[in-house]
Amino acid sequence: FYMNSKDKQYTVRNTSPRSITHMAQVSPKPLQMVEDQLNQWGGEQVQLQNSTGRRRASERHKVMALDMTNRPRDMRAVGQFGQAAVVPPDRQEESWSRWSEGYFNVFLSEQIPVDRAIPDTRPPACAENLVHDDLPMTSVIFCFMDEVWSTLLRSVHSVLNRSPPHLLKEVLLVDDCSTKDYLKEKLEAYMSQFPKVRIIRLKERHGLIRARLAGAAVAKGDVLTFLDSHIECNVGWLEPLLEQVYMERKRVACPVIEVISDKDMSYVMVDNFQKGIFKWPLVFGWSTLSQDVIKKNNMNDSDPIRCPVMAGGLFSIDKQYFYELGTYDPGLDVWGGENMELSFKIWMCGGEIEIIPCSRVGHIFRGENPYKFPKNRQKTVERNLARVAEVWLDEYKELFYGHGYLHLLDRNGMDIGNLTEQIQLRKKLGCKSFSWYLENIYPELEAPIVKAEGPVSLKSETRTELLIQWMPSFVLQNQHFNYSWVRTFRQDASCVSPHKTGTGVAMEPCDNTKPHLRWLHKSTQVLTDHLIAEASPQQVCLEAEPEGGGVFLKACEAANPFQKWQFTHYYAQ
Ligand code: LR7
Ligand code: MN
Repeated sequence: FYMNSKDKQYTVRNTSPRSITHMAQVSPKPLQMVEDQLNQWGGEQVQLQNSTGRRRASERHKVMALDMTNRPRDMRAVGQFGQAAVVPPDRQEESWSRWSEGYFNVFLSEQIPVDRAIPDTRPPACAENLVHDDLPMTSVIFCFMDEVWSTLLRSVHSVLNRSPPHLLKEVLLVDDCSTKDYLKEKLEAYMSQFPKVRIIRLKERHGLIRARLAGAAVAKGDVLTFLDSHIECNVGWLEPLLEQVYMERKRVACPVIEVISDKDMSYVMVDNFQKGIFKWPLVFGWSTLSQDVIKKNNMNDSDPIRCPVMAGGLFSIDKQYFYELGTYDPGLDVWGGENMELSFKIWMCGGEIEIIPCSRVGHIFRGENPYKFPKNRQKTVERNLARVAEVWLDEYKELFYGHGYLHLLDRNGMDIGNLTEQIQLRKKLGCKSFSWYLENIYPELEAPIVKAEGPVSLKSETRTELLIQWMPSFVLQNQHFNYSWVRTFRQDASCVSPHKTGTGVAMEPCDNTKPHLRWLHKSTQVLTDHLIAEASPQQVCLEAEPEGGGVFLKACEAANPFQKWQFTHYYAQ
């Protein structure tokens, strides 16, 4: 409603993959009905999580699902009960002009009570579950950089109002060197009314990864619960997370992340049965469990869902375990990649990640970051991901680089920093291989280790003559060649290389950082079957002499049958 086509700045991009494909609108209910439901949450005995972990059940008991929202509620308040708020016609200009303060509707957010009620979106079975009466206490850690005042407050209120006091040790607000005056001047005064809230100011901008580490370093709770600074915790959100961590200390528990609309601030329920996954090159996404899987495992909508990776922002982890794992790689800057790093580390080093459907937290998904990156955003994220790939992906890092990051391999001007400590940590922890992870934790991922392989022959050859016959001078072990993701054409550790001078080819030790070892194959429209020496100034292709005389490099010709090659197996284009 406030989209202004004249002004690009306010164009609303829908960046949350969930809000496009996996979102179900909360069914609109008449106000009175919602209020009745809310009245129930206040006093109802809600039982949580009857789990069967390794720890012996001591006493499990019923707990209240807290909702300490001010009563009596202002039924008419804007956005009350998580409903959509509307900008009055005479305030539209104002609301547009404030969009870029947070890249969501900052104007509306300010109108909404900081402790509004939201609909209880938990699956019904959650209310039947039990939790132990000796759950550990958690520190809740928010780190923020120039967060909008009203959303920061609403985040904190939702934690204070919906967490059982005996489980909430403290709320840590880690200010990652914000520039906004209201955050510098008013925050202490406002938060001083809440004894559990502590503010930590970083002297320089570190980014969310090291800001979280600064929070963790001073946290007093036995469990760390990290949250983004523009969220709303739903009723009963905390108990099931702590229950899971308590039952198995190497289990990392994530809430279901619901959507707070950036446009109208409504609280939107998401579909059930979704897990966190990644696609190449390490891009986070959601995937809905198939009906087959749900049936085969006899799953209910309240059962924990094992996730190959976590979204990153919202999770509970045993504090000691977090440190045993070596926390995050502190060499990761500002934003991005740390969710991949921690996820691989957890799974490969003996832990597990689950989404707990009985725990639900809304998050404002935004089209843009409302803060600047000290360096360039793209370069920061790439560098972080390259660190993760180098430490955790083993031979699969070629898939990461091959999906658009080949320039990182050349290392021209890109310093990804020292990785010795991270590599040593992985050794020390005795972590499993990435291929183990793929096989056991994320078998659905398509991850062929090479693009093509097998004996290579001329495409037109009816006699299935093999490349090896044209390369008699090479000491080749066998007839098997690989065409790799980083576009090397290789046999074991030897790569086919164009001679620096002349028209011959030779074998030389593979080195992924050397662009002259790259060949294009199946990636151009016209010369699709050719093997094009990528770094050659003129376009030259591998060509066979008729009658098995040898191979050499020659100017590429689209129709030349002696330049058209095929591998026996292709796995990807
Ligand atoms: O320099 C910074 N310093 C900070 O303190 C940059 C950010 N931050 C804070 C920021 O104020 C916010 O509270 O860090 C938090 C996350 O930043 P956002 O909200 O700008 O990013 P996001 O929601 O797009 O981030 C998702 O991916 C990040 C990758 O590094 C982190 O893992 C975020 O925690 C993560 N958020 C979620 O998982 C919520 C659900 C999103 C999804 C999917
Ligand atoms: Mn966020």
